Amino acid sequence: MEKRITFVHSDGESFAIECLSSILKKYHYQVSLVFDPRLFDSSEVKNQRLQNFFDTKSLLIKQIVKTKPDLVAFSVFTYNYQWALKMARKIKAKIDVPVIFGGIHPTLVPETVIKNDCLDMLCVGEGEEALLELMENLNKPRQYKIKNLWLKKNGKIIKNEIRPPFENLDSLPLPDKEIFAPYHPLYNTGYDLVVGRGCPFNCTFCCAHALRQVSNSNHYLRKRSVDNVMRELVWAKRKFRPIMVKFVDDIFVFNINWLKEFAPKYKKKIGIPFNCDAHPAHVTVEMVRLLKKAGCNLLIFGLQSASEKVRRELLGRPETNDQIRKAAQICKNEGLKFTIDHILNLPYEKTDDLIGAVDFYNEIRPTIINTFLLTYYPEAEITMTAYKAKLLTKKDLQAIEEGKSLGTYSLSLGKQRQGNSLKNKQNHNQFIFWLNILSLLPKPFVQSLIRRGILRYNFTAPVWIAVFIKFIIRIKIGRAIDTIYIIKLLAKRMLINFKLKYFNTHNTS
Ligand code: B12
Repeated sequence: MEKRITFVHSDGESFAIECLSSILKKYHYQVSLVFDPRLFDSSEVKNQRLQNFFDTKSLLIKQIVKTKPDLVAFSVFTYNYQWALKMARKIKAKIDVPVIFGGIHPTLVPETVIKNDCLDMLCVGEGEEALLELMENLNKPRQYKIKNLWLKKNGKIIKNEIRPPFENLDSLPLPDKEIFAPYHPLYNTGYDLVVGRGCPFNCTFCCAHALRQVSNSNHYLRKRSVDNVMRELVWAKRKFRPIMVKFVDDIFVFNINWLKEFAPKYKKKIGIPFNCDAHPAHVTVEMVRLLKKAGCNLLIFGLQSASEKVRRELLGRPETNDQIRKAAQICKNEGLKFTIDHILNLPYEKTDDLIGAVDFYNEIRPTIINTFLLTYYPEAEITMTAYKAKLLTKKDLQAIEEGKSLGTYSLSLGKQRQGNSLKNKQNHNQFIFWLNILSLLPKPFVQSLIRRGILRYNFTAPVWIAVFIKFIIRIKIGRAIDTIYIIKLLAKRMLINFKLKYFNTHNTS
């Protein structure tokens, strides 16, 4: 009888669970997934009444019990950590089963995470080899000596050493995309994947450099071979017939030789329009031509600020505005649409910085500007900068480590909710509006808004205007389907939960 592992996850698809599931299945372990869509319980859409109406937590616990697991596993980010703890406590109250947490959050703050009584062990860093060894040795003395794992034994915590990052990503089986298919049933609208692991940059708002430190290796940045990526996409194309592919790596375009091999193969074997990101300082005519030839229809630049000084001194991003202008110009000349990601509510941000941002983006005219409010994550350098500047207190740092206060919440547009810890009272609601609508307004009109000081007027656009603008922009870039995708996904998940709650229909994969 093979051992059984049950993953419990919320919100959306998890690449980590897909990778772990496929390797476990390869070694004939029985893998189940129990999924909580947490309807109306996200930072974007929160409504207590609807949340209660669709809440199925106690039924999900029953499902977990039904899978008769030998191990229950969670893949934990900071933003689902509190949810994972709640579920783990409920599971522990029902059955005596070991519970393991792995993923970004336990990797970054293992000391905080391991203190919780509801978990027996956690995984620091990559999980494939550690989880296989654990499944093989569950309940044997050997389980206490597995690299990457922290385990509790007679009230003591055993902290095993970390193994080097997995070098040859090609030797791993392809991710088990099907495990999420019932809950993420729209792969045909957009198929997301990563072609590598790690990031070479040191952006202070990101955890990538902290993860690199944990891995203690110079070989942290790894890419799958082009042929390996093609193998997944050929399979996905046949299976789901996606009309769009999204490469969601930290950084997709890094090695030009990889891209030279990728472009013709992707065009020939896949030929589906795709999105990816690139670093503006590394954009060249050759790169953009290759991307365009392959079928890229949107290139994403994570600029985060339009001020060189802010980027250099606060965000750890040394690229200059001239490099960004050049990257934008190349995209325009080659006919490739590009978007900008911009973070608001940075420490020390001033109204003039935001007016400067509208001015700069009006000059380079991206197709879309996606706005985010800064979220403070554990072990991200900017969190310590804000603490040293007394924008965050010690109590706030603790809350951040516990995933309780994430500073601000990204709403993209419209209503803004602030975590109680924020001391920076800058009002950016009107800038969220102007940045989002900018690409729909003529350049001279925006210039005159800036000249007349109109941008300084505080206001908050109602949420329906926000949604409407996003929809119009999506039509403009030929992606109206994205809005339909979100509505379909929500409707499908509501139906799954409704059926589960009121007709007790089974819900595991
Ligand atoms: C791809 C990606 C996405 C994808 C999909 C993520 C997903 N759900 O799987 C998309 C684009 C949707 C996305 C969205 C967001 N993301 Co993101 N994303 C990433 C990225 C670039 C790669 C993650 C990944 O899939 N890697 C490949 C997998 C295989 O590796 P892995 O996750 O590290 O998993 C390995 C180990 O951690 C371990 N492991 C993981 N789970 C488990 C479980 C067990 C039991 C075990 C034993 C081991 C184990 O084993 C795995 C295999 O070796 C990371 C950056 C990074 N370097 O990690 C950010 C990152 C995870 N994202 C982040 C954030 C903040 C977000 C957003 C909130 C951004 C936003 N403002 O909207 C949203 C949230 C969406 C949501 N609600 O799910 C943060 C998380 C920070 C934190 N402390 O939680 C990261 C770290 C980037 C950063 N800013 O620092 N993201």
